[in-house]
Amino acid sequence: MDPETPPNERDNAARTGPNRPVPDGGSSELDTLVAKLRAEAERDRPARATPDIGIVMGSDSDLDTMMGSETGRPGAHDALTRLGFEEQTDAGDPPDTRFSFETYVVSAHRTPELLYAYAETAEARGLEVLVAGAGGKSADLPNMTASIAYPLPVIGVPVQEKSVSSVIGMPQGAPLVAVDAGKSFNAALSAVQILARRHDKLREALVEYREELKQGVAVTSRELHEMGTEGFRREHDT
Ligand code: RP5
Repeated sequence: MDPETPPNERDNAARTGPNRPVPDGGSSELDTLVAKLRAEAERDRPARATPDIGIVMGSDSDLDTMMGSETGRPGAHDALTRLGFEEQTDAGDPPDTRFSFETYVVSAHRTPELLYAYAETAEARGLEVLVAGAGGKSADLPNMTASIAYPLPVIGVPVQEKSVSSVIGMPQGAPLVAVDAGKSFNAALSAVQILARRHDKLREALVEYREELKQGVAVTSRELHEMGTEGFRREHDT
């Protein structure tokens, strides 16, 4: 940013989410995004060229909770890359790995047309399972995504504790599975579990991950025992 830029414009440029300034001609951004999803649904790409898991969140303020951050809890991005997935950022340029995921911000209330376009096209665009997260007390993205994308399975992530009941409260006949507040890592694991029923490589990756988890607990247990509480704290800075 040019240091000559007035302070209020500097703030605007740094702002994310719904209050981010719209660039010139930006009113068509939404239409373009919707049209791109709909056009992609018409293409007949092979399975290995399309993302397997779709991740949507209500706002980029959900990003750390949904995908994980270096300082906070790991999230879906950590789980999926750990299991050999890569993030696909261009429908026409898939990553080399067999399994991939895509990520979008879709606000159920601010951009209902994008919610419809995303959920209506998900299956035709090759997605096998969706992970949808939103925060606040009206966290409608996961449940509306599940309703529109049906019969595609959707795993809901309440981004905050106060979002839990609005995510899981679905009426009979309109299913949604959900994890506890903030547990996007587990949501991603569950998504891979669904895919693993048809893909042995993913089953193996899940089993290997669990084995590493077990060994990790055993190492921690031995170290705590052998170092004692104070030594363990010193060693691990906890
Ligand atoms: C929800 O409202 C979003 O999922 C987010 O958790 C919350 C606040 O959104 P922003 O105002 O930060 O965009 O819809």
